[in-house]
Amino acid sequence: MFIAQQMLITLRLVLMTIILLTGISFTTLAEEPIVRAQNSSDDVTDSKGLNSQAQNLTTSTIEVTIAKGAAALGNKAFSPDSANVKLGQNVTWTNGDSQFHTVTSGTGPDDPNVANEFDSKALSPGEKFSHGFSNESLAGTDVAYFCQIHPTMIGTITID
Ligand SMILES: [Cu+2]
Repeated sequence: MFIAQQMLITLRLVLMTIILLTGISFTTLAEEPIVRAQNSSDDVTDSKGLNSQAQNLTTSTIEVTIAKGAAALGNKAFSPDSANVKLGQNVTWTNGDSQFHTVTSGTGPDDPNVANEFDSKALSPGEKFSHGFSNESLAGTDVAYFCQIHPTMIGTITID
């Protein structure tokens, strides 16, 4: 167990060193941060491309927060409102508001494919919902989602 932990730490150090030594510019990645942490307690707090990229090597979950007062925030109800994931990654939504909300795939209540990809059902304040985007047919697509209780709340997950 100890050896495995040591190896993991060493691996991370080696990866960071390689990234620093090669001096690759990740500024293009920084234009659209893949991971944008909303909680100060989250360990992914750096929006610079370098750290986001390093984090991406070790995490498979993207965090999205339902913002305070989300019902009135429209396309800013989810933070980030547009998140990029790689095929196989999970997205975890946290209800950071004091009201109930859902996270439901589709462009709105009239979408014939509503809830086909995912549907959290009603999330109480503080409750989390996770969904994995592993279906290969999703690669390169945008998955729209909204809140069934407040359909003006809309967000997008872009699958690389
Ligand atoms: Cu809602």
